[in-house]
Amino acid sequence: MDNEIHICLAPDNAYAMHAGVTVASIIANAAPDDYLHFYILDGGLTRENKEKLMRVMANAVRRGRAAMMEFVPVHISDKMPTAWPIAASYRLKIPDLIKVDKCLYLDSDVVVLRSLKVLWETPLNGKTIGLVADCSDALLKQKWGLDFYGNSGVLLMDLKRYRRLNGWQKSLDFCQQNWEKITLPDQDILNNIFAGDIEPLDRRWNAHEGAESRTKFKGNKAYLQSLDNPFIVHYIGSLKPWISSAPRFDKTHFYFRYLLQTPWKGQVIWCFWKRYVWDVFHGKKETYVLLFHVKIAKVKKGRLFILGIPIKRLA
Ligand SMILES: [Mn+2]
Repeated sequence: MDNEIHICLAPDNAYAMHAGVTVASIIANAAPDDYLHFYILDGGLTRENKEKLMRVMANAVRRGRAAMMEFVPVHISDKMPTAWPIAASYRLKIPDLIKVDKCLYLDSDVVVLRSLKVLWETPLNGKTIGLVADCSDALLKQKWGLDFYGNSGVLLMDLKRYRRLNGWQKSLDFCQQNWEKITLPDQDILNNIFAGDIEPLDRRWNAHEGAESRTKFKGNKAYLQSLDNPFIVHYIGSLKPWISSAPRFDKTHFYFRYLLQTPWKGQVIWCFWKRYVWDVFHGKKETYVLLFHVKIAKVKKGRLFILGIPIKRLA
């Protein structure tokens, strides 16, 4: 079908719930005529996780959106150094696994806030892949001697061209020659093997939200601007929204908003409880603020309600 958007995700079992959030956010913001075709690269997902992901997708159909989901079994050859989370390398293999001409890969730590149509139709101008510049691109460009360094969490791929250029073999070769220097496996590989062959995408399609990035890269204006009106929020770094010690940012609540639209929604209570305990120990009140943002908490006639349950009378 002409309006079909091919979207690939590669969560392992630890990230299945977060992938569910990504899928829920795509569906919630899809345009009426988007036809969403999800490919979940499956390197051993449990039956329960797969069923839950299918149920998120089934919501699209209930909302009158055209969507389908398939699980694509994947086995990565042993040649990739094994110390890396293996699911991270799956994206390098997409052209061999999915038999279409073009594909959009998304990390499972992103939420999508608008229809993917415009991103999908962004011309690659003859390039093999499209990426948004990474917030720490200055350092990484210098390290690798590159003119452009992109973040691989949102990746638009011309699969035909990738196959023709033998991208997978190039990845393996690069890996073998540079494994001591590689710190960001798939990202370092893609940026290097496709140097000069990457189309820079509008930064709003991969606006990085992370614990340190806002302060650490405060000199990077273009990056900070992307956070004013993001199309896709990417929770970079180790302090993800579901980690109880992660500080709350303006974009944290999106994660929980869409988590509530998945079969994992019961986890919201658990996440908030852990956060609340952390807050108490550290004298913070961030969980309350977040509860209001996610609209779990409300004040009505001088009373605080959480999930519709009256908690206390406010002065
Ligand atoms: Mn990521």
